[in-house]
Amino acid sequence: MHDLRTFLDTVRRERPRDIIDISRPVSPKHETAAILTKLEQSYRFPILFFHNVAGSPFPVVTNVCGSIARLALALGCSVGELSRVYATRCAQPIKPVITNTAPVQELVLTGQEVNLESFPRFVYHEDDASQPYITAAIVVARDPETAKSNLSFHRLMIVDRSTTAIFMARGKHLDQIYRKYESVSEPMPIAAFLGVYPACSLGALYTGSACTEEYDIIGGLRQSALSLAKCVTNSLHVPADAEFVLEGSVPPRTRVNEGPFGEFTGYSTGSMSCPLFKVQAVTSRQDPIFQDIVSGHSEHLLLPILGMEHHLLEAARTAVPTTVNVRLLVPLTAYVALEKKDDSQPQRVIEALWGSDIYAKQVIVVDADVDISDLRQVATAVALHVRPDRDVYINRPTLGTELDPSCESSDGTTAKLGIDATVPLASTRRVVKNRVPKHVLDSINLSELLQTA
Ligand SMILES: Cc1cc2nc3c(=O)[nH]c(=O)nc-3n(C[C@H](O)[C@H](O)[C@H](O)COP(=O)(O)O)c2cc1C
Ligand SMILES: [Mn+2]
Repeated sequence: MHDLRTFLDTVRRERPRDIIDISRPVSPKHETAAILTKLEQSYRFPILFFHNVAGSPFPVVTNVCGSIARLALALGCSVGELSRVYATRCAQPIKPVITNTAPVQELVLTGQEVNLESFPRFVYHEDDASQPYITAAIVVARDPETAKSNLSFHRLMIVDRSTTAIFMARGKHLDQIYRKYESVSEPMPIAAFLGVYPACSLGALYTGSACTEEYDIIGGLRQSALSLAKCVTNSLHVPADAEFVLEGSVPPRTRVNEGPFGEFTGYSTGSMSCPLFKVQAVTSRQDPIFQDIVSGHSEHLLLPILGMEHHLLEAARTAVPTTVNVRLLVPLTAYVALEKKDDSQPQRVIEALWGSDIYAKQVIVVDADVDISDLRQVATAVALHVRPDRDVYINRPTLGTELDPSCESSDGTTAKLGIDATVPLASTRRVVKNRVPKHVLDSINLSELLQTA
């Protein structure tokens, strides 16, 4: 079994300090976010299990995927192996299987029985909208042309007992699918599920072709087929062992004011106009656990990294096969290490990454001897090796993200930046990094030296 509960049990067994049970009543308005913030300020990133959230009967877990050690635990590998294991398993997808017995359908509420206002009413930041959000929802939809299913996370702002707003970033797969339904004035059937094993969250964040079904990737990550159940009110499928499912549809051409909402960038950027999600049914376990992700905090930042780094590395290697690695350490920025064979390669990587993802706004390319996990080394390479009149690339306005505070257009249009901070191969000056000769370095026996000194 690979569900949220088995993962919490594994964490209690293997990393007991990684989970904190909080039994006293807490407010969902600012207080849970404040507890998480205080812990993060002291470099602690545990799962928080709130057993008593004011105004809601449901216990809540948050920060399930808030540490890299827990992601490694979930995939059964070491932290150092995570990227390689993610890549290997994504390359071996496993199709899901359909089951008729779904724990997530033990309770079924439809029509008038649906009441999203019984959910915990989470508000995180001071300047966020006062309406509560569901943040850990993974949305499944089916492309009407290809019949492929798609998974992605979407923040859902609760509007009333049976309605939420749904934010779909422009250009991502769900937005593309919604446009197809909207163009023929049809509602888009969706289901949003929450309360899952981390492999499910990581698989939903796989970034790649619309033809790749994320359910197959989740199977690959788990190394076993995911069990799916057919929804009660539509023909979509959801993980049978999730905690909650919201079934319904997004009607065409309805919009509501949504936000402001503090995002992964660390900023909110005003309110937006978002489509509505009309909820027809809520199914759950008998005693469901509500999963939450505090927006803009460690879990939100960490979760998408594996999928995005994997995707950008593939895109960079398609352009230049000797790309060594890609790291994403700050929002909207990709650092790329290149074993450069000719001086045109950095530009080719920059252009490939610009086009590969709306979130790849800045692309900084360095030589392979720069450690791209170390911001100081990257900043030094930019300071020393860049001649701004030659090595800086700016592309024409293109699709980025409206969540970018510098983006002034609600359609996400922005310019993108590329910096080639590699040392020119054909330089007229010989530029060599300081190095003490390795054989001399190896010959020094420090403990012997310190004893005699
Ligand atoms: C916690 C969390 C919340 C997210 N919220 C949204 C959201 O509200 N809207 C959105 O478009 N993407 C959101 N994302 C990002 C998408 O899930 C991500 O871009 C996904 O890979 C897109 O899937 P696709 O490649 O199938 O389009 C969120 C990601 C995380 C981890
Ligand atoms: Mn997709």
